[in-house]
Amino acid sequence: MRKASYRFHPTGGSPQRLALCLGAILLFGSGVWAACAQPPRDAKTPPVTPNQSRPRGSVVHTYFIAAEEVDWDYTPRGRNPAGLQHMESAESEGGAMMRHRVYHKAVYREYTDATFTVEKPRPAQWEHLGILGPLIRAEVGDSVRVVFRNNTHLKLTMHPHGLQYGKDAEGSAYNDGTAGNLKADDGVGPGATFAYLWTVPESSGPGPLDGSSIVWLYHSSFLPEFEIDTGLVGPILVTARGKSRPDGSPIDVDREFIADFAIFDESSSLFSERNIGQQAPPGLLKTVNPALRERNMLYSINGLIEGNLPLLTMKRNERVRWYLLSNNNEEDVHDPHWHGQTVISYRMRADTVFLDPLSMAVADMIPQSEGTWLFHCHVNEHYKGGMAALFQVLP
Ligand SMILES: [Cu+2]
Repeated sequence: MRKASYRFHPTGGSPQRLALCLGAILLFGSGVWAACAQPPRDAKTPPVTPNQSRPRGSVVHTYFIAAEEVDWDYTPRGRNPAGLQHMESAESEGGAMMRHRVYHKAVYREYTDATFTVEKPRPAQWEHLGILGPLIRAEVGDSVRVVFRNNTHLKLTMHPHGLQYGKDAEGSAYNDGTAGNLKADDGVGPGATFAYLWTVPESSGPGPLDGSSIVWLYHSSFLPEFEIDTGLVGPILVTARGKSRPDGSPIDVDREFIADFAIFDESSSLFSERNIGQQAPPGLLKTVNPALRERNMLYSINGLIEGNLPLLTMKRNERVRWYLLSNNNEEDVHDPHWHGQTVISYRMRADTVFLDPLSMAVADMIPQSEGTWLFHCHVNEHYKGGMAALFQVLP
């Protein structure tokens, strides 16, 4: 078991910076050391003054996240509480409608500290994250430090989208010409711990046409073509500089939801043999036995199917922001659709938003029509497979 690593590189590209500083000292003498030793700052970032309650670039959000094996139930509240008609499961072999859909999986879960003994309770607001890993949240200028403990039998990583990282914190295994310490992040073995440091520069935050916050995701990327199907994926929200409340939520939004339109191809899970038998190694069932593969495709939102996502509740006229994600199977082409309301997405009015594999989108809604409404993928195969949830607009 490898020792925990707690390297802190506020620049994100620290080896290069260190090399530049050493070169400058050799050329110009030790006088430049004082400048090099200053905490590195974005050129546009003004000096920190003592009366600033949240000095720019100084907030490091630390998360203790473990990967764990669980028996995941896609239907904890039973089959089809949404009352969907003509679902594929209704056509399956006798009794299928009554059975829970349970598979052995690996998920990311948050702990309170580096001892990884007490799991951090998920706030009620985020119960709907379901199978997704803990929400990682930051404002532009902040940094995110993840102490990652691998409690599974697999070799795994954490690889963020959108945030900035050096070669020592990319969390992805391939021949990139690096060696030694710069490779330690590429694969964290069973029982090992590794600390990733990611920064949040302007290029990780909302662009000129975005609102005050955007969504990214993270996933395991040792074997990403299998690990997301295994369950190892989670959300990241980044708020524009100066646009967050103390809890990290954007100041111009009343309520936020995250929905990953996630097909879990259980034949492509690293536990596929355990879950569905010895028919084929992970990922090969699509050619060897496509019918068996189809029976083990779970058309979920956040790992929950057929209306099992907790009821998403909001009030009329609230400013509601939906962060939409998708998984990375070829079939992860989705059309999230809300009944009874419209949204603004990509600065356009819509009631259906398009997602292709592993994409991220934001939709802003000011709900107008009260009642309980369907929120589902409009792709036929996915809707029939149970990719649907309910939301409620209260007065
Ligand atoms: Cu879909």
